[in-house]
Amino acid sequence: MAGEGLTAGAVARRLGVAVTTLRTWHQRYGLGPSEHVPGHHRRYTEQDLDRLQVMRRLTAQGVTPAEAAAWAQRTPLTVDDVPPRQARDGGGHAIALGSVEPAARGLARAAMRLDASAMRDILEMVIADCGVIRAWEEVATPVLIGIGERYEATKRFVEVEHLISRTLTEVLGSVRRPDSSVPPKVLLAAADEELHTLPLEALAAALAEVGVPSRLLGARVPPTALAEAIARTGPVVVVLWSQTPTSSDPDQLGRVTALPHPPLLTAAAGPGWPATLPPGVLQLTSLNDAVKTVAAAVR
Ligand code: B12
Repeated sequence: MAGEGLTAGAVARRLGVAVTTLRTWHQRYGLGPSEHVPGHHRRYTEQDLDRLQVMRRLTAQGVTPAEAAAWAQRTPLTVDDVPPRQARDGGGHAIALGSVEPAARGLARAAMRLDASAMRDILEMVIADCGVIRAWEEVATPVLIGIGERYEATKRFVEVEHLISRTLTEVLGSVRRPDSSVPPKVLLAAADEELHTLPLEALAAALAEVGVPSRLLGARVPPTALAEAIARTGPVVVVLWSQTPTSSDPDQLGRVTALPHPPLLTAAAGPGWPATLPPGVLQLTSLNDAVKTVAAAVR
């Protein structure tokens, strides 16, 4: 690219971040394109790209964007020169995580700071680098479980739980969906009184990544509404999520398999379902397992 510079779109693709993220880093932290080509938008040079790479890696590790930008401004330093960050940002409010990916620690710290834009940056980068399944299983899940345990022990941090949930919904929802000319054959719904939907949102995004479109009804779907949706859309696969035993009645699954035109595959997902399910219902155990099983059923 000598002498030509890179456009924002090209830099975004190289880094695996959204163009809007680049724009934010430019506006807030001055990490913009420095090459001026008369009559054109400014272009990114190799040195700009090096800076942005430092920014990207550090924010993915949980360093605050402002601090990461300060390091990035000091290039030709590279990421490997930056000492690992030891300080806790939670101000004593850290979430116990055990042994997890650095990005999960970063996400937990950003969640405790109520820093939605840092959470978004971390999640978008992990999805771009490693895909939805790894981002969900290795980064989001340990943090969500940690937040749940923290809530159970203290009855605090509901605001943290809500903000990370909202951010996950946004990020998972922004994963590119397959071409709309392909009609969805997969119906995803939460059980009757179930408010927990994030695992289904992760499933919809992970299926989209492998080219499988789905229809996600969301939280608290009563049996009659589910039967209506099945009758009207004729799905090949129905996945019903239950997070807690109180939110779900296994009869709801039995009612799906007993429909006049039941789906080829009726699956129960989530820890809320009992070990014994109605005949003909398959239990899905992980996001990875769900993506493989559902994708195989529709192909
Ligand atoms: C985010 C969250 C919420 C959000 C949900 C937002 C949303 N849009 O989904 C909100 C704020 C709405 C919420 C509400 C409530 N919540 Co809540 N919530 C959570 C939290 C933190 C994460 C939920 C989640 O997404 N879990 C999914 C993954 C991260 O966790 P997991 O299910 O354990 O994962 C395992 C498997 O399910 C599997 N898996 C993971 N992902 C996937 C995906 C697929 C497709 C498959 C097949 C498998 C799979 O792998 C994991 C390892 O085995 C959990 C903590 C937790 N441990 O889950 C509490 C938690 C589930 N909530 C809890 C409670 C008590 C509630 C409320 C009753 C609180 C209240 N007093 O109002 C209400 C429930 C209302 C209702 N009727 O549903 C308790 C449930 C306790 C219990 N066993 O009954 C938990 C466990 C927190 C706790 N430790 O106390 N919650």
